[in-house]
Amino acid sequence: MGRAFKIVILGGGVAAGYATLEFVKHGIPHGDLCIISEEAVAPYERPALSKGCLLPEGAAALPSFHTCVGVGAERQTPKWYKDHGMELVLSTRIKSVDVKKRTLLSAAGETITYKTLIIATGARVLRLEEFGVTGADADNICYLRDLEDANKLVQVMASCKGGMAVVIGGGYIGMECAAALVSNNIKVTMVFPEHHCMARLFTSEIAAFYEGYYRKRGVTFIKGTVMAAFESNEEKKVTAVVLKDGRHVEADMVVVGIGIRPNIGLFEGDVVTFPLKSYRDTRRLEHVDHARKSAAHAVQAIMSPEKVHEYDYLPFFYSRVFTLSWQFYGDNVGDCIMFGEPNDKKFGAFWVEKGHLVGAFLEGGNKEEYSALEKVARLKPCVLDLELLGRQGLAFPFTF
Ligand code: FAD
Ligand code: NAD
Ligand code: ISD
Repeated sequence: MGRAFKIVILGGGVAAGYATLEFVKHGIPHGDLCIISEEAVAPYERPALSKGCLLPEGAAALPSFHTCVGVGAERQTPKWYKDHGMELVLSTRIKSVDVKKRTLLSAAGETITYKTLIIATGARVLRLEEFGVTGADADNICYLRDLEDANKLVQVMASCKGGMAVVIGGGYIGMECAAALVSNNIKVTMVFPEHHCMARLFTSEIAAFYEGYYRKRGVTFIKGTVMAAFESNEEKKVTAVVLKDGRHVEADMVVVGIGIRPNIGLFEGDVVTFPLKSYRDTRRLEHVDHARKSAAHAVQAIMSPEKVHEYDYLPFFYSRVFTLSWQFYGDNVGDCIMFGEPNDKKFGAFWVEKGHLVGAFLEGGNKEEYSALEKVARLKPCVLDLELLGRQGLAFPFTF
């Protein structure tokens, strides 16, 4: 017979950390809760991996970014869990779940039973091997999802100072890692299949600003193609990336950020997409704010079901690269109206669909401006004159 807990959180990432904090707010008794995580460390703020941890000087290291410091709350170190009577079962992968018997089976053969299970298994990176690329396990190819990946990336960067990196993928990981590589004095070529970076969110006009900024820092963009193969040396290190269009790009290291797959294999059906009330739609959101808020909401539903309201989430995404910083609220559908002055590093965009403003983006804003954006994206005001909206720009959200 293995261990038994009233509540088990499966997964030890961002959602697990914020769920635990909410349980503490609800006064959960000592001994009732355990977190099971494949990772070797207590939950931490994953965004720090591509920002603070990769800085050339004064890099962030644990315990400084354990949850929930991302929202200015307590730093939940292993001692914090101990003091709150919570068990951290680390370096433990759950390989099967029997929902009828409420039992989890670990890869090492231990069973853990629960009364209530919170599934917080997050996602894993898509790997090049899944696309049939050979030689993708070379020592100088890096991914970035967990602390181990970040430590490897830091080591590989240290061995490549003054050298060249190829970044595969033009999404969040690609953009944030490319900026970190440049800051570490490594020359970057980015390769991705779309016509511009951050294609899931940015329009070509927004992307043009960031690509221009990166180019000024020596980054080369190769767009509209994907990699086909690696060239490696006798030490099995990648020396060049061969593209589908035949080009060879020299590389001392490679960073891959080609998206993620949610870890839903243990369960029957999708446990990740959720109803977005304000858009009458169901979505999967791969960002930290939703991980934090949905975790707290799930705990409220468990601990005080009579008080809990429907989850009414406003999508919020952000990034910080070099000295730039942007935030986005809402939905990026419909017409996109730009405002402001990219040359001043302060500009933005509104998305208008069916006569309503539904999304708002701003680079270089301050606290008040970002909160005005959030407010207007939630209100979804009627917009009849798109040109006028463009002229009003940042003044528009402040009229509410
Ligand atoms: P995760 O944080 O991925 O945690 C899942 C946990 O479950 C992990 O500990 C994993 O090991 C564990 N697990 C999975 N399967 C098992 C199993 N079978 N047994 C045991 N344990 C298991 N979002 C933003 O909005 N802004 C940012 O700036 C930002 N930066 C990011 C930077 C990086 C480098 C990365 C990788 C992501 C970033 N994100 C950012 C995204 C954000 O971190 C994620 O959306 C968030 O971490 C999701 O939280 P989660 O708890 O659902 O999953
Ligand atoms: P992403 O979905 O943001 O971007 C994936 C990129 O890889 C896209 O440019 C895509 O076209 C490209 N791509 C896909 N297949 C490819 C292939 N075979 N060859 C070359 N390029 C290919 O995913 P990501 O950048 O890998 O980020 C992983 C996860 O981490 C995402 O969920 C992201 O939201 C999250 N993250 C978020 C932030 C943030 O919010 N600031 C920061 C880092 C990571
Ligand atoms: O939300 C975040 C974010 O973007 C980070 O880098 O949390 C982390 C840090 O603020 C925690 O150290």
